[in-house]
Amino acid sequence: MVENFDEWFHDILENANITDSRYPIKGMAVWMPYGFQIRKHSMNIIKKLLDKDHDEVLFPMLVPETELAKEGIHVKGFEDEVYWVTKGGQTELNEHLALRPTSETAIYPMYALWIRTHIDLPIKYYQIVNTFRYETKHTRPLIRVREITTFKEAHTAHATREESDEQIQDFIEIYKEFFDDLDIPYLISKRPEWDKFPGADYTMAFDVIMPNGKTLQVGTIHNLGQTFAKTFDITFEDKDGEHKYVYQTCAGVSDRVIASIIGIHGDEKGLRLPPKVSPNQVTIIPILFKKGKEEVLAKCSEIKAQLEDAGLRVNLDDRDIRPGKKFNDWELRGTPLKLELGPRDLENNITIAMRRDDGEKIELPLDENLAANVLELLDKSDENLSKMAWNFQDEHVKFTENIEEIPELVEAGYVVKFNWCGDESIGKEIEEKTGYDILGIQEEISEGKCIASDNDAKYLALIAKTY
Ligand code: PR8
Repeated sequence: MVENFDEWFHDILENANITDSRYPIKGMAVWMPYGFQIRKHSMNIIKKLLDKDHDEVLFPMLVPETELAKEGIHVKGFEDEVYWVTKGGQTELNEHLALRPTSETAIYPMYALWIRTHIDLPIKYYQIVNTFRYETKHTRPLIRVREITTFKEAHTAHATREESDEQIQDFIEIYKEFFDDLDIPYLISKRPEWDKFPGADYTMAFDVIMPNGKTLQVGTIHNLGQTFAKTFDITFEDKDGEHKYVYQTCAGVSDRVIASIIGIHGDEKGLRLPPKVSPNQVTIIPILFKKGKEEVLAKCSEIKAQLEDAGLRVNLDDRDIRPGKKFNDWELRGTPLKLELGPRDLENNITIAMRRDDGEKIELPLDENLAANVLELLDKSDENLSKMAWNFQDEHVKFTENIEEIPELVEAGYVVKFNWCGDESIGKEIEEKTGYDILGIQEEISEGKCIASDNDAKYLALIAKTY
């Protein structure tokens, strides 16, 4: 699977009923029912996390050209990626309208209207919308799409720079919790100057290592400073009566999160879904013979009800096909726990549980503790998926002091850690020499030399082959 990851990924989307990429527009796909549910559950997790401290809003999808064009650096970053609406019916529009590639230029003119005094601050809004980017790099389902269907974007405004920096830390904690719930490990780094979000002071990024060793940026958090505030004239009257520009941040995660769940946990048999996002946390598979069929099915329904009462999502696969086929299907679709029940099990008052994460089979008594036992197995499976994924990441980050070693390490599937002086020209030289991208800096250091110059090292940085 590691060798043919791209092929595996492509096939699993179709076979597990996640998305259908045959929609006749490049970079746009259909969410199929099973995929839609994974999307829904993961969206609910991030919503819940954001709802603690943010309000959800919904802005129009179209942005007037004048607004989009206002912030020079920002528009430059997106100008090649914007889809335009130029006509209404037969009529050429006086003003062209952009399909939002992201919503800064839709939201901030309204912030300028809403924010008056320090009492209005901070403002912390988020929305979950589709955004459009005419990506020129190779498109891939979920990973690089032209319609991002699940763009969770948060936009905040604050009275001081300190508060905006704190907000960046808050977003980091929120995203950590989000990815922890999905059992997804992450590398957090501060992007180099030349790779930050267009218009941002600095960008913090979450990257994951996919099974083929390539990293995927699954979330970004940007401190926008006062750039947009100045462009869109977002000011407030402070306690001292002075009019000041606000400080802003924004953060976003997309459909890529689902790609990371599929890629990082999957194995040669198919998906292995974390219980928190799996459409069915438990799938009950009856083993039916002519004799005793009704009794077995009745017991299965009873188990289903018992587990649902405990708050679980349960599926009873009573399709009229061979049990072996059902096993394969649910293995492919990654249900965390299967419960098998045949006439003999019924006689013995047990069910055979099988964990998808490690394939372990466990006999569970059919008694009042069943739900508690099932919940315990799901917890173990959750923990194990997370542990395996973190181990994989830990094993795939390697430090080197020798720049010549970087290409062979990256080609062997590693993300490489190295000492860097932080100098932009040296950084670009490292990228050019190795052919890979510097993800960013992870921490400040005070010892050692830069990998590519005589300067003292200032940072531990990461370099990788990226999606
Ligand atoms: C912002 N503004 O826009 P960002 N396909 C799938 N996922 C994508 C794609 C794509 N074509 N492009 C980006 N992403 C800020 C923050 C509001 C929210 C994902 O930031 O351009 C990436 O995971 O960095 C990226 O980290 C995230 O969307 C946010 O996009």
